[in-house]
Amino acid sequence: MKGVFTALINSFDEKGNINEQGLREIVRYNIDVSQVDGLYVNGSTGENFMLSPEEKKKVFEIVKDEAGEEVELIAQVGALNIFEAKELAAYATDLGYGALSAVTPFYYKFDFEEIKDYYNSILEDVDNQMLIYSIPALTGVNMDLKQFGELFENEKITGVKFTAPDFFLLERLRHAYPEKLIFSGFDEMLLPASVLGIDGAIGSTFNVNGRKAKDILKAVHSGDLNEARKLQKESNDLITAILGNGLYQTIKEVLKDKGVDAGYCRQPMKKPNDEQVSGAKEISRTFLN
Ligand code: SI3
Repeated sequence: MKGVFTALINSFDEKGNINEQGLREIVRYNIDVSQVDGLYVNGSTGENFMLSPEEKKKVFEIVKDEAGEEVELIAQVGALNIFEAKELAAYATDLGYGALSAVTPFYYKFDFEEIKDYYNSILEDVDNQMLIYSIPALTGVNMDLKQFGELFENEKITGVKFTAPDFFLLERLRHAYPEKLIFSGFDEMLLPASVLGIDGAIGSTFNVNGRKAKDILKAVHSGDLNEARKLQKESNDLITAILGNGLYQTIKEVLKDKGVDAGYCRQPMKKPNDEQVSGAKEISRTFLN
């Protein structure tokens, strides 16, 4: 479980239903064109928190069916309903997902004991490994080094998807837990994170920019920091343009420009307006030729 993992985008039709064929095409594009090492399924980018439990299962099934054993698969199963999270964990494990991940429980101000109990409960009946999904900017949950250490005491918790710009904590985690997996979560900060010794990265823009992300990791590992900086600058020009045009809508429109039926986002996310559609086409042709 190392390398560049795409936080897989989802495809919905105009009415908001899962577009199975489109999702299959997104999986294929990631494997064949973006050439990533793995897929992170039903994360934020997959619009997970707007799906029903049955739809989440359907996405897990479709992705596994399409990807087979070609790349590593991580199933994000975190949910505020603990019974749902446990059921999804068992379901994805039975399908053959090589790892689980769960977002820290959010919305209510859970204390750390409750957060720990959440992870231990999800894992108690399931034979799989778990990456904590830490994304404080969206969940409001900030954990410190000691708290990560307490979660890591559960041997099934093998690492963390660290989506935060806190390089001090990232370095402390790397130093304290060399045996745990650390995936960075902000694509625009891949270079500094990789210099600190991460095992890989999970991100939304890898749906369209996976090869360059892999090249950044390769350049860092071979000690060619000038090359890594050049590639990160190129990636950040792309990421700046994507963020300025609407993140998920633009990734979908770029994929459409590449011939992939990436569909639309689900309500309450908006459909892209004409300006965003033409902006995405320009991004596709300027940065991703
Ligand atoms: O679960 C997921 O979909 C992710 O991995 C999310 C990932 O960390 C992305 N974060 C968000 C909030 O979308 C990043 O890849 C992010 O889109 C990118 O770095 C641009 O800011």
